[in-house]
Amino acid sequence: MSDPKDNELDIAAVVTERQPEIKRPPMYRVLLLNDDFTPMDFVVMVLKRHFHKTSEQATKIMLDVHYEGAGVAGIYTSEIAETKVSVVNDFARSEGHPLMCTLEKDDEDE
Ligand code: TYC
Repeated sequence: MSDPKDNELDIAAVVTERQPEIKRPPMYRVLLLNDDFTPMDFVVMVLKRHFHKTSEQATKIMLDVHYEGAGVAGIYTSEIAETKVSVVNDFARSEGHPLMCTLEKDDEDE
């Protein structure tokens, strides 16, 4: 007959072994950059259409970008962030605007 304490030790070992599997993916901030030519209404429309912001949220972010030079449109995993950047830049260019969208690593997430 085995000691029941052996079994308790086995359970503890399994629980600690599983913990490293619970890991969130690295996240990226999608930024809009200011320029002197893109109309404010166009930037607000981009934030509503591509980043699912309300009119109020979109206007606030657009004005932050206008006065501060850059602002965060959204935070995503790398593949989604890269797709947002390319879709938004292609869309702005197709409408004749120089609006720049880019990404950076979200440091908060480390
Ligand atoms: N600065 C632009 C203007 O005065 C507006 C603008 C806001 C442009 C945000 C780009 O990402 C931007 N028309």
